[in-house]
Amino acid sequence: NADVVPQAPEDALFGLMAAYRRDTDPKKVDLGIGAYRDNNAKPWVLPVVKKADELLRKDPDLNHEYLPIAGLAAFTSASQKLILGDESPAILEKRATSVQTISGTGALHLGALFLSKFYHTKEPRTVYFSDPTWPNHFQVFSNVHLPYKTYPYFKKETKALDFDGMISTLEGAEPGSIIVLHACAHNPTGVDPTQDQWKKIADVIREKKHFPFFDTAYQGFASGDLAKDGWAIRYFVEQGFELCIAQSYAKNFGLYGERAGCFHFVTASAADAESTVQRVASQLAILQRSEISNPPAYGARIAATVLNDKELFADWEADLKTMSGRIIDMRKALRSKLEELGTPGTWNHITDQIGMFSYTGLSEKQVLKLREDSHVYMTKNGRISMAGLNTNNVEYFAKAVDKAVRE
Ligand code: PLP
Ligand code: TYF
Repeated sequence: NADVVPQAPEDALFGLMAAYRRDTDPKKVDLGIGAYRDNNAKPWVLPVVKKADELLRKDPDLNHEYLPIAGLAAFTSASQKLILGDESPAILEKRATSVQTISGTGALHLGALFLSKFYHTKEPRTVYFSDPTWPNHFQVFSNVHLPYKTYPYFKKETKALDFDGMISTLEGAEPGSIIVLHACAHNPTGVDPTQDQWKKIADVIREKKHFPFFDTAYQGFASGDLAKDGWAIRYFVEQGFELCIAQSYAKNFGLYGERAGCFHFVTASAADAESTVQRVASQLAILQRSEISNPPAYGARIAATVLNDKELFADWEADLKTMSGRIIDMRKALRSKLEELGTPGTWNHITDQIGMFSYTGLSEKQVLKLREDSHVYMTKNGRISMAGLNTNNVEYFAKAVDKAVRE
């Protein structure tokens, strides 16, 4: 009887969006969800996505049949190349297998489900997330009954990476743990390890025989350069790790609602690597079948059209530069306005941090004050989505922060 079902809490971010929508003040500012907005605070359809859409609609052979269980091959193979690199030995040696998923969340789920079934000893392995991380990580992995812990990631005093804390926790973790790593543009902090730090992280993961699970939802958003943003994953593959990757096209194609994503499993170089990957692929197909039968076609067709065409690919890179460039401009503008106002504290972290988010260091109390007094909506942890700022509201926001900090 359903009266035993308890009320679940509202998703904090979607609750915040609803509160923003209810607010009737014309000055209101939405810095909540990590979705790109243009300089008029409007969602932006990438010009290259419009082009691909027009091409697809003109195609007389386009139909609405099911995709194969593993998804659109033109999409999954282009996705492998995008994240691993065109010439990746893992691709050439057929050591990677990929399944089209319900965006990044679906890829995380499929990977978590696969690991919960096939990667355990007597006890299930423990999953480690960065502290803080994208809150949905906890739900996705605990839904498949994997126990989780966290590793330190962000140091409040420096508003930068807690590298020593991270390393010592990974060193102390039970060998064989699953380590979830944000490939670039860490959500929510905007802080990524340097290449040297990634190398040390890889050393510890190898030494402790941990299993790396990369989450890549912002390729192209961190540096504006796709290869650079894929560097950590490519380095781990080069180092011979067996690993998996959850790849999302929500942000970098602006295909939030289309749910285009991909799960990749890469095995190490070995005589039987190809057969290992085939067995893994066969199991992933069964899991996919029982969960969603077949993935959705439209977003994958758009992405595949762009990824497989040189000219459209170049257009896409330009669109990525438009988005990442505007975000960088807003970082500079916000920092300089705060410094001009003499707002107490240091603000260099606004421009040091990268990607879609800035972890401002504002306290929960200040965040709530900003909402009440200034109609500014941001998450309680002090995170702002940089794309919510624009030339019309950045000064207003800086003044609101200044006021909240001084109180
Ligand atoms: N991982 C991280 C760190 C994210 O921030 C997001 C959300 O934007 C995702 C994964 C997955 O998002 P989606 O399911 O919309 O692709
Ligand atoms: O952190 C964000 O804002 C994005 C978007 O359940 C998001 O990652 C947030 C929450 C959620 C799904 C997507």
